[in-house]
Amino acid sequence: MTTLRVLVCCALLGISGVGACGGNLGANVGSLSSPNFPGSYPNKAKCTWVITTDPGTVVSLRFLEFRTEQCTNCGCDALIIRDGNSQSATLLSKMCGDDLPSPVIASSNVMYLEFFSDSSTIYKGFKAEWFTGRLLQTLSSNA
Ligand SMILES: [Ca+2]
Repeated sequence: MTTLRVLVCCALLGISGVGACGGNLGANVGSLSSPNFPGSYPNKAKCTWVITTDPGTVVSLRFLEFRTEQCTNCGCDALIIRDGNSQSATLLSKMCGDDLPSPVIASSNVMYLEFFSDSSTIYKGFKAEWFTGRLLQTLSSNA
């Protein structure tokens, strides 16, 4: 029951925008970060975001800061990025540790992100900004 209450809590926070843990992001440009950033994210965090930009564009995400606990296969705390609108979409990247990740570009105008942390050891987390990458996509397909 406790788990259920936490999920309900976070879903409501995401919808209202307060707490900035997950949600549906519908702009062509914006930024997102882990909970409490630039403070440390909490233990047992779980946030999901879906970024949707204009049809015909692709979502491009670049990282400004990144720092999480690092474990084998990023099994402790990590950010997962998928090429679509759900957790079943194709995996683009699973990242953890303290290296600033390379930009991630979706194949369409929808990108799914999930951030999670385990029950101990917290860090600053991440901040990233997204924009529409139609120009980049055009250039790379002509190359
Ligand atoms: Ca942790």
